[in-house]
Amino acid sequence: MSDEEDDLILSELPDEELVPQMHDDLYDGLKEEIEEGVNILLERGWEPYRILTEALVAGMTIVGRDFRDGILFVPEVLLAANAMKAGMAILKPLLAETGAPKMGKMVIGTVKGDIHDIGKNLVSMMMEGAGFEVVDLGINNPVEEYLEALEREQPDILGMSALLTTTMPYMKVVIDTMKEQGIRDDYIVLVGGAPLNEEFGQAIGADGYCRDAAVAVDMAKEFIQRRHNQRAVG
Ligand code: B1M
Repeated sequence: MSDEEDDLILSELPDEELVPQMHDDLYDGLKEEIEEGVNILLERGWEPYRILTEALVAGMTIVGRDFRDGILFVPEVLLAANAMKAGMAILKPLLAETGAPKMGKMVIGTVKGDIHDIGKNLVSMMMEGAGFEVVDLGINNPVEEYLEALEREQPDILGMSALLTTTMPYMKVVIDTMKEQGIRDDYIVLVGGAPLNEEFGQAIGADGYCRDAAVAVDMAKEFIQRRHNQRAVG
């Protein structure tokens, strides 16, 4: 780090310089600077969701690109992920604070073999913010874990996340097992994760593929509404 960067006072930067600086700080895994940046933007009246998308998620996209291109390696990406999580931790209660009536319940987890959880955590936060109760099963979930949670929690929605092309087929294992046990149609199944797409979601028999956390919220609301309407008619 140069002397110039050492002297940087984040609170003195205008928004249009602070946000790119936060992208750099995320890239460098500077947890405290990210926390400070998030707090400054909050003090300046930024909406939590805007901070999440423009400062944190956008910064993580740059990290992801350089990870793919072999410029960054696992330890550096872990530091970036830690910094991102620290920023998200500040925003979480604010996103959940909307006071919306409970919309429904979702059980969510990352599939077996996969330890990526940032996207899943983001989806959980946004769903809570939209008034859903969320039970987070964490990472690396075998089918048994999902089934036990469905039985125990009786949610409306099952959410699954996968970030690896090698782990995304496991979502089908879970859905097929649900079918075998005759419980598939008791739940709305939503899936997401960077390597997935609409076609994959349909092919494995999910109800919906969610491109991002905002889409997950919209889709969850839509499916819950549809269920209510069907029950009202039926
Ligand atoms: Co990993 N990793 N990683 N990694 N990692 C990727 C996924 C990769 C694309 C990087 C790359 O090469 N460009 C690549 C996968 C390639 C592939 O499968 N073809 C990869 C690899 C290869 C690996 C390892 C195998 C590396 C190694 O060890 N050699 C290893 C695997 C470990 C394992 O899981 N078994 C590994 C490890 C790691 C770290 C531990 C270092 C770290 C994870 C830390 C953590 O999560 N706690 C990490 C990270 C951070 C990434 C990248 C850089 C960023 C992922 C992320 O957090 N994105 C990622 C590159 C990339 O995706 N561009 C990469 C930000 C997040 C907000 O977005 O997760 O897409 P995302 O979530 C979005 C949507 O997808 C959607 O909404 C979210 C919010 O908008 N969504 C859902 C996600 N889940 C949803 C569930 C829903 C709905 C929507 O349910 C309803």
